[in-house]
Amino acid sequence: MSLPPLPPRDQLVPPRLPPGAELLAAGRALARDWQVGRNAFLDAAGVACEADYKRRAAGEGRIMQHAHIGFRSVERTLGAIAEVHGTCAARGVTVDRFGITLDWSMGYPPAERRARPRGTGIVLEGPEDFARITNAAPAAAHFGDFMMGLPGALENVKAALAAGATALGNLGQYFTFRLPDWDDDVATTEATVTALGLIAAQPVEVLVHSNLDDGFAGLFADMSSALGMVLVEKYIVETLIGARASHCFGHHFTAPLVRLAFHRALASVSEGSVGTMIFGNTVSYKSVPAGNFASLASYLQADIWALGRTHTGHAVNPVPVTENERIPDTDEIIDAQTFAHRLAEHARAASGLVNHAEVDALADRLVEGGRRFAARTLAGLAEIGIDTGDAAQLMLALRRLGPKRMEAAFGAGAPDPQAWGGRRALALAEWVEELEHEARRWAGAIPPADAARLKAAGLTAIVASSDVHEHGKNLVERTLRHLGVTPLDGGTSVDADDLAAAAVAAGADVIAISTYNGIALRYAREVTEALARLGAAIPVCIGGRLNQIPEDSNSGLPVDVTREIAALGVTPCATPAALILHLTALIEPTQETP
Ligand code: B12
Repeated sequence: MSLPPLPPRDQLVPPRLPPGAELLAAGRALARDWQVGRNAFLDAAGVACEADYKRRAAGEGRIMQHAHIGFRSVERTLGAIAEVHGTCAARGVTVDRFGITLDWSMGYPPAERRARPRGTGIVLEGPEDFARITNAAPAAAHFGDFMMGLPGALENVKAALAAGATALGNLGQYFTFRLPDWDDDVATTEATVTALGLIAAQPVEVLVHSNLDDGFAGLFADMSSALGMVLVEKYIVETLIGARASHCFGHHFTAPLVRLAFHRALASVSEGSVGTMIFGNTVSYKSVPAGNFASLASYLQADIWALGRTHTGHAVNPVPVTENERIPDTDEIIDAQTFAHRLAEHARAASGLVNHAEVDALADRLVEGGRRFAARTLAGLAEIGIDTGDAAQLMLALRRLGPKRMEAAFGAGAPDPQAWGGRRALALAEWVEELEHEARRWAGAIPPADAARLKAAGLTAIVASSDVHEHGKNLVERTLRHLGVTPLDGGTSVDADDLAAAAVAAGADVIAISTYNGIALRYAREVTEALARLGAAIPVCIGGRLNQIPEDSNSGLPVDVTREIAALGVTPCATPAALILHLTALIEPTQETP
């Protein structure tokens, strides 16, 4: 089979990228000064690292629990860790580990952090702040988001190691995340590979965590490509770098069959590895808390069954049921942890009822497709001159290729131009099915006369996202396509001024933005200001999570900014219907639409 053409080598790996071996050696040299320290968790558990603790719990068949803390203030985070751990312990519930959501400004090199815009997470000033977190309770601290995979990786990793954290990530983010106004992906690669060298040289096992859904897995249309990415990342981290990879999945995996099968497939390709956590299926939270409890039960039960069958060391992650509304509060985290503990007691009794034949058949398909994807990826990149034995070259080439081009070139399924990924999926990702269904529903909801006028008008809309969240953008693009409006790709994590310039250059009729990171008002303002500077008056529509953390906020929680956005002259869109309405208003009205 002939593969679609790949970009020339120098586009993927610029000559100024230093050799991976040099970066790894620099990282290893730093291990003389930066080594894993002790903390409350390691002392209380009497272990050298979290991997040892996990192996012990897995041997006992115990289901471990992971809680995610997403507050902005250090004091509030410390208080929440202690309260969640203490209250749960008093109820007989063990919270084994805490995930800390660092702020995206922590992704920049330290000297630049203060001047950069803040997001919704916590800012830690140095090793002492990290140590306050790792000593807040006798539970493992997991630093994943905005640690590794970004230009500030090395400083963050040094501080976390010194504080005794032994599960560090998030390699998945290296492949997808882009910080605002940061275009130097060579510097990002240098920092990440050096940090990985430092981790590999530690005297105790440090897990290199990768949340697949944060990386390409959330964007591959075929789930077997996601498993293939596990193999590619394991090759990078374990074979080329000599550290230990630890994979996490879950956000986008809803059906219990799919969760069970993906876990089974992951276990079969991860022999000897210990997992960090199985992430909550946050995309299934679409209801009020009472309804979301059903989604929580559905995915947790599957994870408990999966771990009961093959304990991979992963903890389960009961996501609080308010997560789709806002960043959850402490009592909601405690409720979710208590719920998970009780469910583990119930679920074990029911595990014998599961049809493992169906699970194993899907798992086999994922493994087979994943192996094909990984082998094709490495062979295809070698063919265009990438040194796949050089971690830095391989990582940067993958990052620059991106999930769509990777899947089209190396996916396991047969080529099919009609399919989402350009190939027939071995196991179609659930989010693709759902988005396609939603897009048809929104497009089908407009009156036929309006639909016909819209189609005839030949409008173009430039569609972009302000951050890594891409599904809203995908949904809008697909909906527009069904309506005969041409969607132009304005990019993901695109800077506001670049988007405005692209919209003007393309002569777009409308700009459609999807935003999620608690920066909606700032971003909308920046786009309108950039348009004004360019003397353009293109209408702007914005949807997603229309909230922002006020500068003077005590709670650190974002507040709704819909009205302020409207006051800028930008159209806030709760759903695609508002954008469609806007587009129909742009074309000549008829009697059907007064
Ligand atoms: C999937 C998801 C992710 C995935 C994204 C995968 C991907 N590549 O797209 C991953 C795992 C990567 C992720 C990462 C993060 N996430 Co997230 N994520 C979600 C989640 C679960 C779903 C969002 C989504 O895609 N929905 C699917 C879309 C299609 O549906 P919808 O959102 O309901 O959109 C509707 C409308 O809004 C509208 N719409 C959307 N956009 C647009 C645009 C236009 C023009 C129009 C007309 C309409 C429209 O269309 C839909 C149908 O009506 C939400 C929680 C939730 N359940 O909503 C959190 C959430 C959005 N994430 C959040 C956060 C904080 C993050 C992180 C910063 C966390 C972290 N520290 O790592 C990172 C981002 C890192 C970064 N670099 O920016 C927060 C945002 C907080 C806030 N602003 O209040 C949320 C709300 C979770 C929470 N409660 O904390 N996330």
